[in-house]
Amino acid sequence: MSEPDADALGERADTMIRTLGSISAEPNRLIRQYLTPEHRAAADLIGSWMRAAKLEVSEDALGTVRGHWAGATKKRLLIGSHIDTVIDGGMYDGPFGVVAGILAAEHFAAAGRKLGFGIDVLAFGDEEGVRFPTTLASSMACAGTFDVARLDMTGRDGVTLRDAIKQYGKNPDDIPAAAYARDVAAAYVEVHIEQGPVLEYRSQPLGVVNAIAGQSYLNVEFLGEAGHAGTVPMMLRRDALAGAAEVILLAERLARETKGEVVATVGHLRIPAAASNVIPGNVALIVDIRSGSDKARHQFVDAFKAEIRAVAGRRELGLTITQTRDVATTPCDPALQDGIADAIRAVGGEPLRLASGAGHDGTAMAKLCPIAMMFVRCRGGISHNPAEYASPADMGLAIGALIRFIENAKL
Ligand code: HGY
Ligand code: MN
Ligand code: MN
Repeated sequence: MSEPDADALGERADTMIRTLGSISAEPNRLIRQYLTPEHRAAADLIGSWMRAAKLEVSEDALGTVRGHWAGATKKRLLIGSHIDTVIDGGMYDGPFGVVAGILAAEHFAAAGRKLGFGIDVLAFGDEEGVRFPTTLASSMACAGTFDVARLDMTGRDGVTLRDAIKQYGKNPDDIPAAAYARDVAAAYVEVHIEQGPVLEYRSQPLGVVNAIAGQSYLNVEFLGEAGHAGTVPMMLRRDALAGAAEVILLAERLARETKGEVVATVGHLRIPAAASNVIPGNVALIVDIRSGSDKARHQFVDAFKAEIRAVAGRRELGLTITQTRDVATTPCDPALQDGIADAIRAVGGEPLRLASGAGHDGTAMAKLCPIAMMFVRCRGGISHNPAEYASPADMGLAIGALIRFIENAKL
């Protein structure tokens, strides 16, 4: 069988990612949310690439596009990532893992090579969790862990997940059929940009992920008293936004004090009745807390909640804290990690092992089967930003390594 041409694969991946990156809800920034017309258009494009690669294409009830290449047994290697984006995001975060899977599977399908296992390339639609309050719905459905209670959750556009699924042309009753049988799903592999600076700093194009950081999400809502900005004396105010501002700086200070063990971010702030001449009476914010240590993350959350209550007390603000996420750190399978490391060596890299601060569909798939992730260097470690970039050369090396991983995998 022909040796993979990494340069050609990298150029093809670059062209595919740029084409996919042009499918957005807005002309001047990349927004592609779950179960939207943009998701539909992207799914159709990916389905056409999978068919051109001689893969058998299907879609499940939560919109995951699946490209299948049959093997000699019923076992399957699942290779996937997501095609939804954050708001004003980059075009590589997610799509590169799907494109890499398609081009790697094509390498075997085009040669008519039957491996000891089949390959399923999976394009998930809900990893970023931008439209709906929770995330990983589509990979959870594949893993058989989707909680139907989530169907009643309402997205930021006021549409429930159930209605969005129906509007997308799928039937929520078919969700259970999306789950892989455990004796079919042999392993899951995801190729993803690092979204951090380590590989670039160490001058390595590829790396092996040893674990995906755990996450806690807190929805914090302050209830003060709306008032006239010009007439209410400062000492008589119950300013919900001032309370929220204290909490944002508190998150930053407490996380800095952990000296890197925990990171905390407030990227979403909502002021329903925002007006420059009104003292904010109601403010809601979402706190994203991550750590490679579940113990450290839980300790942080407990201490942080106590401090938030103290802020509300001092300012006589009403307070609700709702925890919407508590996702454990997900270890990657040691044997699969070694397989990825051997494949990276085979393409001339030194397989650095590093943790992922970012979340991935692999966290959901780990409930189904052993998982592995391969990281690709991205310029400046920038991600969730239109400046996100991975070079065709590095992407080609990653696809070449993925092909070698598949070639040598014992599943
Ligand atoms: O938030 C994350 O880590 C992922 O990009 N959804
Ligand atoms: Mn991602
Ligand atoms: Mn992301």
